[in-house]
Parts: sequence; structure tokens; C-alpha cells
Amino acid sequence: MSTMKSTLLTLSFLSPLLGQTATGAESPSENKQPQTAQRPNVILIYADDLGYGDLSCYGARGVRTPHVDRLAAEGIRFTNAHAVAATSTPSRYSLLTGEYAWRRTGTDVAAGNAGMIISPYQYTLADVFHHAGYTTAAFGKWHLGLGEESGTQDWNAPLCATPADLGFDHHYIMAATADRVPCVFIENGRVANYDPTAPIEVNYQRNFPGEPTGRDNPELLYNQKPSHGHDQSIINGISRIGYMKGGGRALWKDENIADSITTHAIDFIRAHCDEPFFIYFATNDVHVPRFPHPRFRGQSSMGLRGDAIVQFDWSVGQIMQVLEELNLTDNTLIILSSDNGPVVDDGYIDQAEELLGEHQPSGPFRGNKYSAYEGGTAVPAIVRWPTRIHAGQKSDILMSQIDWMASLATLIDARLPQNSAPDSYNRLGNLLGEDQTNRPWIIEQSSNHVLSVRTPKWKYIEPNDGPSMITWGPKIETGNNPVPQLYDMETDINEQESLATQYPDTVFQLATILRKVRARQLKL
Ligand code: NG6
Ligand code: CA
Repeated sequence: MSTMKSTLLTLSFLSPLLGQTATGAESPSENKQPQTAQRPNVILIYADDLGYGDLSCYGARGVRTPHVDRLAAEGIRFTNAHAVAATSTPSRYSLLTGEYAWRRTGTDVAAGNAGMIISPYQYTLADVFHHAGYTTAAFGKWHLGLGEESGTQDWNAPLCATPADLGFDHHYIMAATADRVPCVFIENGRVANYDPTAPIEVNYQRNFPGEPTGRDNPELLYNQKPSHGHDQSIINGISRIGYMKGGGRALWKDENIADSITTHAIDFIRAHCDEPFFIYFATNDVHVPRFPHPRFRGQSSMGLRGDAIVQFDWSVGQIMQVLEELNLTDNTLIILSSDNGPVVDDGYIDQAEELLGEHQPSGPFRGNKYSAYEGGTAVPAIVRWPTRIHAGQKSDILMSQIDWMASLATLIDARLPQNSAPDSYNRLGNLLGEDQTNRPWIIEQSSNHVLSVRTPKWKYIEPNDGPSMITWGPKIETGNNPVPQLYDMETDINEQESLATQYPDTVFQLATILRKVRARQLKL
């Protein structure tokens, strides 16, 4: 049993004496309470593929992010925070369940018709808030599957498994990614703006007779062309992964995605400003295809990828503005982070690589999205909560998103059911800047399941026979090596010189941590 859970058990036993509510025991309706200093609203702003170096407060060149910079200036900017994995689905799975994705099969990058990956029986971050009386919502990128396991969803009817089964009272989401069909939003279990004259069919194996594809009809790609893959169904002049037919007026326009999800989130905040709310605000920016609204074009010197960062910053600014207008700024805890490290060419010809200039998407780190090197999981992380967090802090504490579920549960005094969030520990003090004790180690997952152990000083990458570069086109280092790698992160943050042969005892210790975590034999 984790420290957090045992502590909570003790506290909940005492809570009647302390006059506190043991949350989880009552039904949500009985438990509705106003937001207070103890129960802030929580907004998790989760960017997609946004790198450590992609924000101006983290040293970005060629793009300005004034809204995010202000958020950081008013709270804590973390310099050693990590997504759980170097791709989307496993990072999101881990964040929302508090369980390492590598413990479960079927948690790799999901197709657009994948069945729901988190089981309705699992306790999620949204459940934590829901059972504590919060109103909960998910907006934007989902990428954790929907509907039934076989992947043969009927998109013309209500879906049988949705975020509503995982503690979200409301959702307005993209099933997977913008580069995967179906290119429609799902609102509370059904296709938003559904067009009965254009029934939707989706298939990831075969095209539908007579439907154009990027491969056969490149002349129809009037908005963006692929560099790798992405040559199947064409929606909005951009070819995607997977085949899709129909959709009609429900089909999204890529240039409006940020507007759609931001507007839906703002409407939700307005509608629920009198009760505590939890929002998972998962942007499509800055994932491919990068196709920001025309008003953001040319706002950076880096072309579409930089402009998508500007658009992301705009979304953040919109959320901050509505909180201010409703007088909710002080008691809303905002956490901003990203699902994995950055990538430049991720399969579309958008000049992201050519226009980089001096900008370093992964900041000082080696590797990108997909990698076992730090660039795969080192991400920006900013926390603002004016009521409790002093402005203007920078924290070098070692942090993993795996702990956010237990930490946020502790924040709102919520009790987690036994065996839920098994890998998540309460590190609330780190998150709020009140405790500067480092987590002794964190675990990182690369796209081919190579695991690394990071401590405040060391980085150990377990040996793996896989290729040293990604095999499908873009020039990305995987971090794979048939021998163990050990880097001194204090003197060699760019992971250039492995010291594994010089420090065999350290390699052994870190490999032992990994072996024991894998076997569930090591607790914090
Ligand atoms: C890859 C896609 C990439 C992106 C990634 C998932 C190709 C060539 N590449 O397979 O474009 O979609 O999957 O990204 O198809 S993630 O951020 O959602 O994990
Ligand atoms: Ca991602």
C-alpha cells in the first residue's frame, strides 16, 4: 500500500473528529460543496507534442508565448518534470489512471476506432474529482479509445463506452488524433453536429470503394501533403491514417479545432462557475497535421509548427481570461504540461524542420518524442494557484505525471479505492512548491517500451536491441543500445557520454530499481 493511501486511511478515520468530509463515501449530489481554498477548481492543460524548449519561458526562439509565460510567472515553472511515456496514448493512460501503461497491453498509440482502453472498472483522475462532488469535463484530444473492444464502432449511434464511464460528466473530444480518422468531434457519447445525410463509416484495413486517398489522389491534397504515411482518406484537403466515408457537416476543419475546443471549455467554465470543476483540457496543438487558424499564420518565424505554438498560447490565454472575468483566478489550480517530447517532421510536409532556425524544441535534451533519451519525456510543467502558491518560483524537483492522480486526490482530501492508481504517489508538496524533497527515482517509457530510470543525478537506459533510429522516415534517435547506458545528468544533460562501464555499481542499483518496480516490489 502506498504511503499516500495509508496516510489517507488514517486521516479518514480521524476526519469526523476534524469536521472534515470523508469524500467518496457520499453520493456526488449529497457532497456538492462550493469551491473553497481547500477545494480549488482544477484545470489540467495538456498540450500534445509540446517540447521542453517550445515555450518562451523555457527559452524558445522564434516564437513568443506571453500567456503561458504569465502563468509561469504567477506560479511555479518546473525544470525536471516528465511525461510517463514518449508517446500520447501511454502517457495519457498513465496520467488518468495512475498506473504505468507498460503494465498493460494495448496501451500503445491507439487507432481512431480502438475500443476504450481504460476499463470502466478502473478508478480514474476524473473519478477522484467526480466522487468528491466536482463537475468534471474532458475537452480536445482523447486518444484512449472509445466504444467496444473489437474496434468496430458504429459512429452513427451512441457509443457504448465513453469518458462518461470514466468519471467525466461532460466531454467534447476528438476520438484519437487529428491525423487519424474519424475526423469528427464526439460530444457526450455521440458525433457532434451529426449529419444524417452522410452516415459515417471507418475502417483501418480497407478503403471504401470509390473514395479518394492521399496515395492515389495527391491532386486533392490542397491543404497539406504527407511526408511519411498519412496517405489514406482525405478530409479537408489533408490525407490521414485510416479510411473514412461520410461525416458531412460533422467533419472538422483543422483550422478551427483550437477554436472549437477552447470555446467549449469556456462555455463549460461559465456554466459551472458556481461549483467546483475539474477540466481536462487536452489541446490538439501542436500535433500534426499542424494547420492553425489563418489569424495565427506568420505569428512565429518557424512556419506552421511555430504558429501552432502561438495558437496553443492563445487557447491558454482564453482560459485565463474567462477565469479572471468570473473572478475564479485565485482559487483555480492550473497545471500545464505536455503528453510527450517534441517532434519536428512527424509525417507531413510543413517545413517544421527547415524553419527551426535557432529554436531547440527539446531544449537542452537529447532525442525527441518516441525516444528513450530525455527529449522523449522531459516536458514543460507549470502550476499556478494564487491562493496557495507563491508567484515567481522555479523548481528543479524531479517529477513525473504518474504522481498527479494521488497528489490531486490528496489536495481535495479524496480517498482512493484500494488497488487504484497503483503507481501514483502523493507528491502534492512538490507540486505546490511546499516540499523540496526529490522523488528518489522516476520511470520513463520510450515508444518501443524501453524503460529508463531517472534519479536527480543519474539516467539509466536499459539495454535494447532495437534500431538506433526510428525506422519509418523522420530522423529521430530512439535511444536504443544493446548495452546499458548511464548518464550523469548533472554534468552531461545532453546524454553524450555513457558512464556505464565506469560505474557498474550504479548501473546495478538503477537496474535493480527497475526490476523491482516492474515486479511491484518497490514502493516509495
Ligand atoms: C505515428 C504517426 C505520427 C503520430 C504518432 C502518434 C506516421 C508516419 N506517424 O505513427 O504522425 O500520429 O503516430 O503521435 O503515421 S501521438 O503524439 O499521438 O503519440
Ligand atoms: Ca503526443
